[in-house]
Amino acid sequence: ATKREEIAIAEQSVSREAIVKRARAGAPVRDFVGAIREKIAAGKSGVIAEVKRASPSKGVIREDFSPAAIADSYERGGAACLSVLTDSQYFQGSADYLREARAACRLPVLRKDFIVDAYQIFEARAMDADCILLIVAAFLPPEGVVSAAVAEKALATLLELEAIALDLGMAVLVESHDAAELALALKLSTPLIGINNRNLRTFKVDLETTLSQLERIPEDRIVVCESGITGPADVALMRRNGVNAFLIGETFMRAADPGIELVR
Ligand code: IGP
Repeated sequence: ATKREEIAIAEQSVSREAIVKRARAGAPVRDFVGAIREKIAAGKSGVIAEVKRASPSKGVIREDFSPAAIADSYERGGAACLSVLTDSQYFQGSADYLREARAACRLPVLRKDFIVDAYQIFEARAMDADCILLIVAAFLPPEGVVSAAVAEKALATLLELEAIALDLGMAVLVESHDAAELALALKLSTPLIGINNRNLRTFKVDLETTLSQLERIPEDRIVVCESGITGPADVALMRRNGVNAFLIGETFMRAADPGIELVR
């Protein structure tokens, strides 16, 4: 089954019309970008704190896994937003985890999944998600030089998907890993420019990835430093370089009380 079919099956195979209807009837959208801007304006880090049970590279990273308790802990610790893995295949996530986490707090929530189709965006809103992730690499061939035609096609799809999310009132986090992907990401209108420090093919993490892209990103965008942040020293390094937003998962998930890590 394709990813889209799998999701349809997981969601009881609802039709396109039905999922659009559910999306339109979702809980009122929480302002994801606003929540990050507010923290930054107050001189703090805008942290998107992730709810993640397992990952493909590490396996199960948290045994005692209660999305509601984790969300509550993150909110009390001062997170700006949540990110909840809903992919079941690689991350042992689920739509129910997102709903549970969101219901337990007042924070805006990112649906963290591999979105390649409009259907999944309606589905995200039907789960009450406030933001989606668009990974530029998912629209490019896995290896080699990207021709202008291929890049153009990828961009057209990205813009189409972004427009659907924005029309539903949701925010978009667009993720890149290198200069070619970033060039496409910057053509979207979303302010949230994620730089993933983890190479999704090799799983290798290097914080230099974010730093090396900074000079290409205009001041009016919000750089979100994603993956591999192990503690306050990494955050401090980024903030010295003008990066104030972070997506952090594993380091929090390994702490007994995940939200405590936010105030360290
Ligand atoms: C969090 P970490 O290293 O703090 O657990 O990383 C987040 O960046 C990571 O889960 C992630 C991700 C992704 C997962 C970023 N982009 C795309 C799956 C797909």
